[in-house]
Amino acid sequence: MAIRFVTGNEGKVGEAREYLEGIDAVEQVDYDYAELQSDSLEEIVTRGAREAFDALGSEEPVLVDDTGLFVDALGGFPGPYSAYVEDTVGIERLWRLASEEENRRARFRTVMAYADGERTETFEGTVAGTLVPPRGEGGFGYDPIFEYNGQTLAEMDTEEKNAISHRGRALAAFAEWYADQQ
Ligand code: ITT
Ligand code: NA
Repeated sequence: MAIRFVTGNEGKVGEAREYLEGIDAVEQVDYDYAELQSDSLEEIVTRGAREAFDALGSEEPVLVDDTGLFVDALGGFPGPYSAYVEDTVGIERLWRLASEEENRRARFRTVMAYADGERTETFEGTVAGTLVPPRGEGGFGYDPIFEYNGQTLAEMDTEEKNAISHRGRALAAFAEWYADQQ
């Protein structure tokens, strides 16, 4: 049985495939579930996963991922608005805003929801790092400005990023739970 990853973001799918290789196949489904305006990533993904599962027909389970970048000195901005800020302001200008602060600490947080019609479960992962001028060609989104242990996430390959990242940690929690369900 494959898992349907409901997302328009191919970068997320690549990371899930790499992590879940040997556990289950991951199929990308580009269905636009309603992203309610909420400060709670849990609420967004729980509702999104149930909506997608109902809309897509009920053979295979679905996975939904909502992620935010939370900059400490900016009160957690852009947080749940990270996609909007990437599209409008862009990561370079977010970096410039953060560069005016002495404290450049930030964290990524991912919450994933799994729904199979019977159960809806959520899994989360976070990673703390430092914002830096953009470096690296890999990854996606804010990866070039997020440094962890001397490397930006865009300088890591998928396996290296998964080993330390918000999404990798959420996938680890999911994989552990999922193995017990089989
Ligand atoms: P879906 O909602 O269709 O899954 P999205 O790209 O809109 O795709 P999010 O709302 O979760 O996904 O993403 C919020 C923003 O954070 C968006 O700008 C992403 O590019 C970025 N982002 C998500 N995961 C990231 C990661 O691992 N590294 C860097 N940026 C990431
Ligand atoms: Na989104």
